[in-house]
Amino acid sequence: MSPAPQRLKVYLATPRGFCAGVDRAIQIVERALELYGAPVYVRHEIVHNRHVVDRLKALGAVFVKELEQCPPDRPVVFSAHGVPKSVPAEAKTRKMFYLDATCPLVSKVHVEAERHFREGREIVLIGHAGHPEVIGTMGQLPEGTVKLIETVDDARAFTPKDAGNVAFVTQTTLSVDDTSDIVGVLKDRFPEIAEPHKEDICYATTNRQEAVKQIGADCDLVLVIGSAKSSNSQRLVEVAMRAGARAAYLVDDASHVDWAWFEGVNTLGISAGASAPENLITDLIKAVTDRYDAEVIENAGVLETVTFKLPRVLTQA
Ligand code: 2E6
Ligand code: F3S
Repeated sequence: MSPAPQRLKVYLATPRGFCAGVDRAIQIVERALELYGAPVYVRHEIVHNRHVVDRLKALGAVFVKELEQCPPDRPVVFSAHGVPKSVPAEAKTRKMFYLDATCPLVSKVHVEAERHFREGREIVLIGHAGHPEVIGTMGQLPEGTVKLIETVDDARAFTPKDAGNVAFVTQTTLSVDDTSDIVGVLKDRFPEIAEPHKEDICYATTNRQEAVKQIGADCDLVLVIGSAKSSNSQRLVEVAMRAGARAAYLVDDASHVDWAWFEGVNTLGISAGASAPENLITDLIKAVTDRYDAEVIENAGVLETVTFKLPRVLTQA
């Protein structure tokens, strides 16, 4: 007789997975393919998820790093993370038809940075070097105008020209807690610093981190569905560990789970980054319930009702 399967409590974080900006960006590519046929070019991964990118590739999207790799006579979509001003400018020069899938909450940060610049403030961007959103936000303004701060130490070392005339903006997918530490240092040093009217860290990032915080302390293991490039997904793994989970891993899908991680595990937490499709979560739950005597408990969480409109050119066609 085989032994009884291991018993497992599975806490499902809510909310998890797709946010409104990701949903919109994917729809923009899908609709462009419907309207204009394949190929539709996409500059950078539309969102940082391998499954999303592979599915769109199969539908006829071609992903490129730079605009110069796109033929001038095909539509090109800019990714949800936003682009420097030079990109649409180049597209215009080449008379290309482009669709901007930048999340409206990233565009809001661009507008904020531009306003500070117009009003003569020295601008600090809190974010991760090399991330496309950071490149895009810095690229809204002339080179050298925006100072990137990644850590509390950077905030301590920052020396503005005029301590009374500084502003900060942030990347949308940062750790809420790390950012609050960095902002704390900036505010101590520059009490008059101009800050966002409303948080730059977006609602989806904040809600997903809060949900993982709630389940993390009770979990021996937390699995976050998301791709390695996804900043918001990586942050969820960190949040889980800080909340008290004994281990936490980012996995692209159920096939990437190492079942040895489950040894001695009684409580499992599951979440997904904002760019991870829900079917991957369903598949992971099935893989877990197929192997273990699992009770799945969905956490009560914030109900998200945010939606973003598609560009008019796609809805009027
Ligand atoms: C655009 C802006 C913010 O790496 P990151 O978390 O920024 O990106 P994705 O594609 O994983 O998540 C969605 C997103 C798009 N977040
Ligand atoms: Fe936008 Fe936040 Fe999603 S910035 S793309 S709503 S993770």
